[in-house]
Amino acid sequence: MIAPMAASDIPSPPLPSPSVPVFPPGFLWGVATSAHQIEGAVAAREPSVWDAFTAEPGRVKDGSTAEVACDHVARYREDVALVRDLGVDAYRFSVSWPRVLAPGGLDFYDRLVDELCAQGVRPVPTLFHWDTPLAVEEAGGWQSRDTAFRFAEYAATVVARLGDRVTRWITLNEPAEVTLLGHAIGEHAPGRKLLFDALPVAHHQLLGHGLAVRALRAAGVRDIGIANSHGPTWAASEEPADAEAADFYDVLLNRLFCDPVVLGRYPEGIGELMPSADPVEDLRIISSPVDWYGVNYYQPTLVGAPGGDSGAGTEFGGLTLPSELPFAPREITGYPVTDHGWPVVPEAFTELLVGMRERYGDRLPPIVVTENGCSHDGVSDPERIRFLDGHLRALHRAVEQGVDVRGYFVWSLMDNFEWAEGYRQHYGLVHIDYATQRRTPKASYHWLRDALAARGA
Ligand code: IFM
Repeated sequence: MIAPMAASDIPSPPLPSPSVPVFPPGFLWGVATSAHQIEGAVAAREPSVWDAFTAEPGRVKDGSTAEVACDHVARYREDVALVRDLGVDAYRFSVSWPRVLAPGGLDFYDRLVDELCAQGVRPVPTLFHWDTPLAVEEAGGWQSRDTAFRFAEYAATVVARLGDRVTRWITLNEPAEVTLLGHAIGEHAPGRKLLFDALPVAHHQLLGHGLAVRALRAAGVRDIGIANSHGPTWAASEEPADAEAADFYDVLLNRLFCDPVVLGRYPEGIGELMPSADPVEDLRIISSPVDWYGVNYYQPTLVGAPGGDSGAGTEFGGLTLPSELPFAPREITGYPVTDHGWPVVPEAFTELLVGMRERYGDRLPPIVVTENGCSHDGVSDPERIRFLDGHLRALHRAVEQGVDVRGYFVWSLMDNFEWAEGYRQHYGLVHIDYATQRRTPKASYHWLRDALAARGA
């Protein structure tokens, strides 16, 4: 009798050799981070919703905070050197609105941008990556229309200071997560459980995006995008109830945030739920033309009709979902999973981009992949190498099928504070030892550096 194989006996697939597909000329390679997840230096900025949220017991799984995080404000030169040595063209970071509100807060970004330019790396700032200033939240936050206008004023302040050296700008990062995780189910800051009453949060962020586009244009900027998270939604079966639930989820995650920007209208049934005295004018602002459209892709979602109502929350992908939702995500089996529990499905990346091209046609601006990556622990990280290799090839297949893709940013340059997961997830190409702040490039960093260096060889 042959003994069954232990998991450790199953041979891993060989590591892909360091090479990346050939993308069209001008394709921009980059790595991404966000302010709250790496900066530290909290005393030199105003508090944000995430400071308040992490201070509440039980909100962050390992009880940690981003008070020090990667100590990036003090160590930015070392971090920029890591970006430069990787051989990418660009660095996507976010500007912390609460830091800009503090006296002298913009000085840090001035120094960071100078350093990037000096090292030959193109700065690509995002104006909002989830860290709403607490004072803005206390005045109503994204539930209030006024926040959209305050955001545009802040955008104008930042571009006035950095616009002489920064030419490419991103308005918002993942308004879907701020709406759904932050305001609908309360798993992220500010921790509200408004369910469908969270929809105004989406509208006000999108309005803020459109107003910020106008503020940036008024300052002469010609290279603007938004970073939205998208993924294909798969119905759990062909049963009408599952198909309907999957369709609903697709509207919430994908179309609610893309249709208004690209088409200037909300998906059917959504517009009338949005708070606005003048919806036509709001949508005109929201659809102010962007120069490219940022896609953050991580995984597809398998969705079915909700099961029996036990009253208990369902655990899914690290989140606790309320049982009242009209859809139920299901586990995707048959694929590797990351430490975050997310399935690794490169072909769904092609499906997503080709699907967007089919849905929006010529109205779809050129795509920039503003985030893609995975959580795996360890400095030896063959899983991340396979993930990057597989997703870059999947991206190339989308290009071959006619999708206009202009850039790709890996999430993330370095391990960092992964929101409600704390420091339990490791998305970086660079390992951070949080006790010493020592940076160690992982095997995946070396792989990507060698692959980029081999282009055209
Ligand atoms: O770390 C986050 C990032 O802030 C936004 N996009 C998804 C990443 C991984 O969860």
